[in-house]
Amino acid sequence: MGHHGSKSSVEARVLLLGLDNAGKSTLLYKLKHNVSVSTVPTIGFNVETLDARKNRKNIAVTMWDVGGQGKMRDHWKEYYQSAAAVVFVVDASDVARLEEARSELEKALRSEHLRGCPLILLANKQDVSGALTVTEMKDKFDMRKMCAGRDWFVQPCSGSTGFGVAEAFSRVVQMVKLPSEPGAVKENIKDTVHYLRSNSKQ
Ligand SMILES: Nc1nc2c(ncn2[C@@H]2O[C@H](COP(=O)(O)OP(=O)(O)OP(=O)(O)O)[C@@H](O)[C@H]2O)c(=O)[nH]1
Ligand SMILES: [Mg+2]
Repeated sequence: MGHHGSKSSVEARVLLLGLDNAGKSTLLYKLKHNVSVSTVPTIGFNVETLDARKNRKNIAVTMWDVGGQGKMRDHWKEYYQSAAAVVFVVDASDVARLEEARSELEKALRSEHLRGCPLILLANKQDVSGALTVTEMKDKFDMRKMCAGRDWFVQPCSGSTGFGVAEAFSRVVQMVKLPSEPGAVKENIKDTVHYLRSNSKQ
């Protein structure tokens, strides 16, 4: 589908990470098709390409939605290399799991491969009453400290209603590091899919 294989468009590889049930797959399909799908927990990953404009160029944003269940998190690191941005999705209404989410994010950001990689934190499920606000999330995640040395932004959203989803994507496009920019690397999607598929079949 689409023309994302065309040589003229620049690719930016974006990782969607976060605990299981955070709402990553819901967000991905809302973004891609503007539909609300009923999801099942992701085993392995989903990947979709979204077209965007940046610096007067067409860019193809490949969104890698990786499963967040405990045993899937061991595989996250296989996706880190050449990431142009990380979008970390948090269920902002699940207060009991905020610390678990924070600690998984901290662990991910310690990876050498993600050094300097921009981070967009999504405070998802804002449609649920009691969901933490952006200010509360920044506080709870101690973002200034955790994200020292990288660009970061906290965006409220709801993958269910679509609130904040377009804004989240615009922010991602604004913050991604393109291959022409320092620290960014171009990659071949097909090779990567092949590599990751063969890895996740154990
Ligand atoms: N109320 C509400 N529910 C949501 C929202 N986003 C997702 N959900 C629900 O949360 C559950 C988990 O959503 P998924 O998108 O499958 O979560 P995931 O992060 O992909 O989970 P894994 O694949 O296991 O990592 C589903 O029942 C969704 O319908 C939201 O913004 N608001
Ligand atoms: Mg999923």
